[in-house]
Amino acid sequence: MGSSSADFMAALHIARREHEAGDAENRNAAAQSISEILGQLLIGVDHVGFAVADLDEAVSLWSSMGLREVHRERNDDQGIVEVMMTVGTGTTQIQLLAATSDSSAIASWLSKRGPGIQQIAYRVHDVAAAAEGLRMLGFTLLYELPKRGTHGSLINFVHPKSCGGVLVELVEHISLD
Ligand code: V0V
Repeated sequence: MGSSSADFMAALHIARREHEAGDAENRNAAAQSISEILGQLLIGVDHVGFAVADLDEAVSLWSSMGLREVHRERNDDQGIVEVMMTVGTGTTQIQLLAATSDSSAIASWLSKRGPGIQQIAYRVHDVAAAAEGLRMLGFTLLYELPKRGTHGSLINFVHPKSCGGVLVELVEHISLD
């Protein structure tokens, strides 16, 4: 990536000043600039998260389709235990998410909707900058500051109510960038 996080933050703040100060036409142009910066921050789809009731059963199901388990981790902050599975030789993964406590977002999802797709995760160069840009455009971010995700990544989420009914996770892989 050519630009640093500081460059992105600076560009976002210039666009925000223009957005706040401008008339309707300038506000539209500033919003367009923010979207372009967000486009540069996006790397691709990191994973799609599936809520599952039984982790081993789900691993067995997806393994039978040829997916391969590559990582298993417990995250008590999120109230989950997860398995990452690779799809073919590509870099996109699916993430199987089982609840470890009744207060977990996955337990709530399972009780209301049952097993299924719970989230899509976009890999970004800088999660704080991406979250800031999205806030400027009116999206609701779940966390003020990023939290710890899989493999020590930094994560935040866009609330599905502000995002067309889709829970979007932002992931920054510290070691892969
Ligand atoms: C809830 N809703 C969803 C949704 N969860 N819509 C789409 N996708 C989802 N995943 C809708 C739900 O149908 C309701 O709509 C409304 O939002 C409020 O639902 P709720 O059941 O009351 O849910 P809340 O408000 O208790 O919780 C929703 C949020 C929660 C998004 C705030 O799920 C959350 O905190 N998620 C982020 C954390 C997370 O998902 N952790 C597990 C993965 P109606 O009925 O009002 O229309 S951890 C992870 O991915 C890691 C570690 C990683 O990748 O590294």
